[in-house]
Amino acid sequence: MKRTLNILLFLFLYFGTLEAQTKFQPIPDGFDLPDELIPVGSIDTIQYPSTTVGKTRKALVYTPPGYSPDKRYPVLYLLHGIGGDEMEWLNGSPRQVMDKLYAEGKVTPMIIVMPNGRAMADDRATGNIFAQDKVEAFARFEQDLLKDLIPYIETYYPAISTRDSRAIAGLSMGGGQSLNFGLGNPGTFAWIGAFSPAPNTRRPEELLKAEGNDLERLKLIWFSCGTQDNLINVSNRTHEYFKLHGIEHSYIVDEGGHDFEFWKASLYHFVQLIFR
Ligand code: FER
Repeated sequence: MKRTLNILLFLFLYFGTLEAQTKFQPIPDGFDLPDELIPVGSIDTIQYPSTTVGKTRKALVYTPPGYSPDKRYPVLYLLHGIGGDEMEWLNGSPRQVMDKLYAEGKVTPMIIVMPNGRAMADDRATGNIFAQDKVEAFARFEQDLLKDLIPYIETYYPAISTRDSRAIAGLSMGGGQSLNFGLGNPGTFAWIGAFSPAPNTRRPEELLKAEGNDLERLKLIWFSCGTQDNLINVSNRTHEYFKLHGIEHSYIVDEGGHDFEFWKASLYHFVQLIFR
């Protein structure tokens, strides 16, 4: 009898946990296709000096339709995966997705910076992309981002330099970076998104250990993973721990794999929630 009760309790807790996960809202057809009838933003390549790496590094910068240096914008830092570089997010049609959302009035005008998250001299995704030095470079990027890239963007772009006007999100390794750096630097970012976060994601109890971490002031912790993604255990363990410890967050689990179809859908939903 005791055993039956335990099993029932386990099932109740287990499915109670699953219930807090939600699916994506439906996405309109053509959300990622070019539309000749709407105003468009642009994507440029920038080069910024990195004291962390000791050389000039590249990043892409999306500026929205109607962009003007006389206005002020919040900034989303959007990070790539283990096989990519600053160009990888172009596979997710960010300009088309954002332009359409602007045309429909569904996003706050924002600058999107797509850096190279592998902070090392040769930051190309060549050779063994899982090599230790390359994986370590994804962790080192925290310093490049905080000390080199953000100051550069906030000097040369009309960016709003407050925590509430900075978001960090990424796919896979970039999702892990977003959780690690976002939760690790609560004074810097208020909005955090992780799409299929990879095993570089710190264990949840470590994620919440940041010095002076003030989760109350965080605006959003949002993560997503596809049901066919082999890395889903990372998202599940994070979700379960956060739920157990009352850390407010959104966790989207839906059909999909470790691919741009899923990441594009994640981007589409995440950007509508930030800078509100
Ligand atoms: C791993 C499996 C996958 C890992 C990283 C990844 C560092 C990253 C995948 C991606 O970015 O797409 O064991 O360890």
